[in-house]
Amino acid sequence: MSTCRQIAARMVGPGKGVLAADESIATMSSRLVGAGVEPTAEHRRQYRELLASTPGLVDGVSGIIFADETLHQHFSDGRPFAEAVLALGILPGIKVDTGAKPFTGRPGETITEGLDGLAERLDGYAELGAAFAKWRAVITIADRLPTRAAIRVNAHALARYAAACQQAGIVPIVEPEVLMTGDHSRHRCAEVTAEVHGVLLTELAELAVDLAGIVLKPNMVIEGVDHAERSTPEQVAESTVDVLRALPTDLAGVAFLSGGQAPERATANLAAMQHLPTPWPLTFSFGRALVDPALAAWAGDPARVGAGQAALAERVAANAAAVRRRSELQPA
Ligand code: 5MM
Repeated sequence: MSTCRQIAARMVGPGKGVLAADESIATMSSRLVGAGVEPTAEHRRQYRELLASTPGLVDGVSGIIFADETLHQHFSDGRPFAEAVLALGILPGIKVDTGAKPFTGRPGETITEGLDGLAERLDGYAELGAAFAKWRAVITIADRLPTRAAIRVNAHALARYAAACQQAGIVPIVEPEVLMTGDHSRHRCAEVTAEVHGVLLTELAELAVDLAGIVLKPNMVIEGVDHAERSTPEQVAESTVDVLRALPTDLAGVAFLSGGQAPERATANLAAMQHLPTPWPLTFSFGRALVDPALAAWAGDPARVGAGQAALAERVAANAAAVRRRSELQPA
């Protein structure tokens, strides 16, 4: 089995998921400001060390996605982040896209950039210890959106990124995110998500990406935040798995983003999916749904590091318990 296949299988192994702590400097800074913390590099470092050094994190987390800044920073004891988390039994990952930028001529849509020099950057990240990478494409639902063009260019970039990662021996997390922004229905989200996955699969096949050596990080199929009705966990689970059934069986696994759902709702939806048979594991790669309570509990106070870690540990335990149930419900 190739290294990528082994690492991907470990990332989605029983009872484990991935922690997304890869906010760009701009996003992380605005979240720190929101929590009343001065947005300095040192505070971003302290916050990421708080997350990564949470006692028992390895029991529910197989890997942590970091941003470039963090991978060049060190724990308080002087060890680089990648070395410190590897010593805890957790795989370090790296976000390698450079962000979703306005798509010229397509108002309201974006293209995720970062392909220039990617092969060289991946080699550098591998030297720093990264075992996997992440690239996020963003698709917006609105009146007349998304356009087929936005879906195609973003899927093409995701496939080029995935091929480059596997060439470098790094597992690509492939994240095509259909945003929850808007008043669209769950049914509309299903249509768009299915179309995005279809185009993405074509692009991945075109570039001979080995699906057993990637982790797909999709959105759940859910209504927009401004939609009049709110889906139940069972409805979200059924709609999501219905869309995912089009994916080939050789995919290593699916690790969902949370997309702005409240932490408890994301967990309930993930738990409901475990009752539905699929050929691949369904786990979490949440950002906000794991870390928001921790950031609020810490709020930059050195005396509240333990409170922040307890808040993260609680969310990780709830999600890990949800995905661990799959092995009871669907024995291999
Ligand atoms: C943690 O946020 C990630 C980075 O976002 P920016 O580049 O915009 O700062 C983001 O890619 C994240 O990994 C995914 O969107 C999933 O996070 P959520 O919060 O939706 O689970």
